[in-house]
Amino acid sequence: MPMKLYGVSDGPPTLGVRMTLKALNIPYEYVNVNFNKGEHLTEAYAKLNPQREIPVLDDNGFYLQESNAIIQYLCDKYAPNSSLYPNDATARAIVNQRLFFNMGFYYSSIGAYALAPIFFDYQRTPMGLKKVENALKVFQIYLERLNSKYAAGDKLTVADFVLITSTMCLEAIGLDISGYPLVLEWYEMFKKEQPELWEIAKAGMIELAEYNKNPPDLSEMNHPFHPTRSVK
Ligand SMILES: N[C@@H](CCC(=O)N[C@@H](CS)C(=O)NCC(=O)O)C(=O)O
Repeated sequence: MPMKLYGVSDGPPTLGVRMTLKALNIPYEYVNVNFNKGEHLTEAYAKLNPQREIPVLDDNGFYLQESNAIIQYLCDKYAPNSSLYPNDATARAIVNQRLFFNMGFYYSSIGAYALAPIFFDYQRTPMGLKKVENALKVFQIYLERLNSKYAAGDKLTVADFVLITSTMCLEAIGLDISGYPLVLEWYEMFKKEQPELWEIAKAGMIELAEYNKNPPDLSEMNHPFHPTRSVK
């Protein structure tokens, strides 16, 4: 039985996992979770992921939550010698640093500013924008210090996947990142050099850009702790 990925079509954490599955050529069944209808908030879904977040992986009864953990597991279990997740301790440490920099610093700022106001009744504030700019500034410093083609070295790694999915959220809302030229250069280079992987992120970006203009209908979501945004 192929493994199952429960995902959402425009969710950056899901898209990073899907890019990993594609890059590693791992067959899987994709189960779409309808976020707008609150399918991730049901008791049935909470059995798969008590966090009630998307994605979650079901590898023949082994349920794994958290996109970074899923990405690391896929590499460790199915492609232990892949340069996408290098074995050398230092090279791997840089990839891990980027994965957690993304989750705890870069994506957390970007998600709060770019995505939360699309789905929830939160505003885009000058402070939120400052946090995004700070995250971009820090990413630019990492790129400058490593002076490498990709985010964690000269070769493509899973770090690029997660950072691309966050950066595409900024494109989706039309935020200009040219003030961070190394970030922009890396982002455009990825699109050109990894077209099949970019396709995965791009589909989510297009969906988010559309939602940014026309907020989705969330009347069926009934979120327990986020005030959902009413449709204009
Ligand atoms: N740390 C989690 C975050 C996943 C996440 O935030 N997923 C969003 C969808 S893109 C979600 O499920 N949010 C639940 C909610 O807002 O109710 C991971 O990386 O897997």
